Amino acid sequence: MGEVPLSHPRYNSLMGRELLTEAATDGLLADSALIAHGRGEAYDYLLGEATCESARAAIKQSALVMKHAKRCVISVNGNAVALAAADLIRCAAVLQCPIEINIYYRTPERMTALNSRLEKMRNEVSEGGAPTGWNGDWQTAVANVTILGIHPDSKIPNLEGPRANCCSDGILNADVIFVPLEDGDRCEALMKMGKKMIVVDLNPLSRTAKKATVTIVDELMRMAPILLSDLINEISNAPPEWDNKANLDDSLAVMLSQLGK
Ligand code: PTJ
Repeated sequence: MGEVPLSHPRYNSLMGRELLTEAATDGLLADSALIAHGRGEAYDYLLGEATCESARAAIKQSALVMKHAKRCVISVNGNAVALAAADLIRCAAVLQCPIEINIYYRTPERMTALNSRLEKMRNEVSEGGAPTGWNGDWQTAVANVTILGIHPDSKIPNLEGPRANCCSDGILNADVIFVPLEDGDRCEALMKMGKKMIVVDLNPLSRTAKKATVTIVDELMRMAPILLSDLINEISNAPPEWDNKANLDDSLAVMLSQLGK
């Protein structure tokens, strides 16, 4: 990773690729993970590889919804762990909520590898010190973050196959679920259960993006530190009304404006 100079104009993009190729070697990823990432990169190019105003608003709304939740859970797949494990663990520590590994292409080997990676990252996050603005005992806050998923005890109703497996202390009984890179079917099944779904998806046209309660059209590595900062700094007021369709339209308009240049 040291090979990419910080001054490189596409440093973040290259870092993302490097993190994913390393994670693939370590057995964390689905076979199609790099294809999914490539699709994301194409949309990100149209965003100018920057967090646009509509994404910024969606991140703030998400922080308010998550802070206001009775039981929030952060659901992660292979790509999310590879790209943003540390910041997602920090978010969970601030919220005092669990992280659940919930993958589309479920194998025991991947579940074990992802669980070990998250446990290792939790130690690193604990030792790395508290994020800016946080007051309190950081090590205890991080130690309280439980990592679920490896021993599922429940199923998401109306969903076929191993991706329906989940935990009753996590996804099953959560009222708010934060899911980067979710698949459309599962998002729909969880919405039918009455859950608020917050998704991160660079594709504003995806089924997931259209179904979710709040869609953040931004790159996961770039948005995660902003979400963390909002979780720490935003006052826990009830979230205002949210028009997800209007926000998606705004993100799409940013992309379309790039095409005209
Ligand atoms: O780890 P698993 O088994 O759960 O599998 C994970 C993948 C990502 C392979 C699986 O969920 C999948 O195939 O996803 P899709 O259906 O290709 O959807 C991925 C979506 O995420 C696409 O719409 C991409 O535009 C978007 N995306 C990809 N990379 C990023 C992203 N959005 C935000 N940040 C990214 N880095």
